[in-house]
Amino acid sequence: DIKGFAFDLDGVIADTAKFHSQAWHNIADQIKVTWTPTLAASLKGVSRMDSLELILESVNRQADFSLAEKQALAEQKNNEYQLLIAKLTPNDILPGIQAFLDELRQHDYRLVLASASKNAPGILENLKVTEYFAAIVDPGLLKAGKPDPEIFEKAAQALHLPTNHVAGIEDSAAGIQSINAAGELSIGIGDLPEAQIQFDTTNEVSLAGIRAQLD
Ligand code: G16
Ligand code: MG
Repeated sequence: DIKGFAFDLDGVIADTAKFHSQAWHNIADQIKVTWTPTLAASLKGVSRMDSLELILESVNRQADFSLAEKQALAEQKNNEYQLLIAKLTPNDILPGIQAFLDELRQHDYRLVLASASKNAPGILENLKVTEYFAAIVDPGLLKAGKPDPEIFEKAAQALHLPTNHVAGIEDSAAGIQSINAAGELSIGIGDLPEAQIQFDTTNEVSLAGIRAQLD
């Protein structure tokens, strides 16, 4: 049975995607890449440098920038992103998630954060939910990002649990693939047919809702 929960951050705990998008949109304008909703959606759950590669690939311009230029663009994006997330407060926690965190704590489940974001520790602090988490996987130490299972395997290790005793909760297809490949119970928020447990929005997530789908 499930003893621990591995949480994605962006799209599950807070809607930071709008800030990532705003910061990348400005970079795209600056380098004259057309910003589209499809491009924005493709960056969900993807690491910072891989996001920049996807933006350049969308117009076949990966070769137009040196590594140093790419690093400078990624740093500029991150500086703007950090100004935006500095304003986050507990009011920015997605609906239903504070109650779910409280419910999990009440029932002694162990929690770990499995986010691709290097800014995750600061975001949890601003949302005032750091204390709920026994561990945060360091995305800087990963060989491969989502959909590779590594991040959710490391999450289970951080809780000292075998992966089949962990449930992963995600809003991206790449994240659900990562959870499934790690052998954990996958809980999807949104239209994610590959998830074993499915909820339309964060507001519906609860232990009773999970149990109802397991029976
Ligand atoms: C998040 C976002 C991605 C972002 C990535 C890296 O992942 O979904 O859009 O590019 O983190 O963020 P940073 O530039 O802060 O390191 P997740 O896994 O929380 O959904
Ligand atoms: Mg996410």
